[in-house]
Amino acid sequence: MTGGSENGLSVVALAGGVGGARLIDGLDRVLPPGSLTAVVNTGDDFEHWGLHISPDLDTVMYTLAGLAPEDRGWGIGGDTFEVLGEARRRGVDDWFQLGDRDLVTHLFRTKAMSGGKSLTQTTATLCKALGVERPILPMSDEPCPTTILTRRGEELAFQEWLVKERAALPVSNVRHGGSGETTRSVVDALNLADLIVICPSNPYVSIDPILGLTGIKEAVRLKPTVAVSPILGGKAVKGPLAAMISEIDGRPPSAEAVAAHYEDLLGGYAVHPGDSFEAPYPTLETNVHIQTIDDRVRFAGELIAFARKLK
Ligand code: FO1
Repeated sequence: MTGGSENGLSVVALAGGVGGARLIDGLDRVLPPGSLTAVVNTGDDFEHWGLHISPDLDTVMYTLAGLAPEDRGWGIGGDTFEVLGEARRRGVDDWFQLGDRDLVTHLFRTKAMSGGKSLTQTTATLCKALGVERPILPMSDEPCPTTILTRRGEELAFQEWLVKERAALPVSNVRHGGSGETTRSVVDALNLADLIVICPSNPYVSIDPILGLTGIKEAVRLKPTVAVSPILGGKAVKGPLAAMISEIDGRPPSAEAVAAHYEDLLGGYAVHPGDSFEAPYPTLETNVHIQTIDDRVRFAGELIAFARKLK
């Protein structure tokens, strides 16, 4: 594989929640400045307390800023919840834990966007204020709400299903709403990429929203693409993915099931030890559990070395 910039690679990472943010952090630490762009899911975005909340953009931003708690992965580590406590006392809906420092992000984003700034512009300003240099690109500047169709026939906004209902309602399908329009910045980043990394995020609700946008799959197919399995030994590190694989695809959760979901997009795949299978492309079998910073750096280095060997 050729390097785009003279000494390195131009890498675009597609990501959603916590798992994706951790790999982006690892790639951010091993790749030279200017060689990594994150394209992040906004299907989780929703309005809450009159604020525009972008959970996945914030999780990636806080992780790169070194603010996200290493265990939980989202929000700001050490944040307080005085506002939430007051909301609870007054009977305001308190199911979504917004920390006091985290609220500044939502207040600023809501103000900037109501003043006509795009989500892309607003995210860049928020990142700059937190010292995050790497570009974090929302997958779209248009609303693209992901909704969950439950077995009982209800349709819930993603965060309501995931957080308010604790992902307890069996899923029959996932719907990706909106115009399907991505942004010029995302298209440019994909066109310039030497390598595309599909991060260990939930394929249904974090990666599919990105791949489903107009022109994205076609652009990805033109470039060497590697994915990282979010399923380790049949289990998800975090979140509802294992159950979703059996409920939606009707098969046992496995690294292979995730690879099958990505069909012909993959040119390489990283799986946890013991999870390899007969694949039509090279497989990297290594510890893909990357909770700690050291693991993120170690794994990102292995992944880039693996990707460089792909033809
Ligand atoms: N996840 C939860 O399980 N409970 C919460 O109360 C919660 C609040 C929250 C606030 C800000 C934020 O950026 C993320 C938050 N998350 C919460 C995580 C979020 O719902 C998921 O991590 C992603 O949407 C998964 O892709």
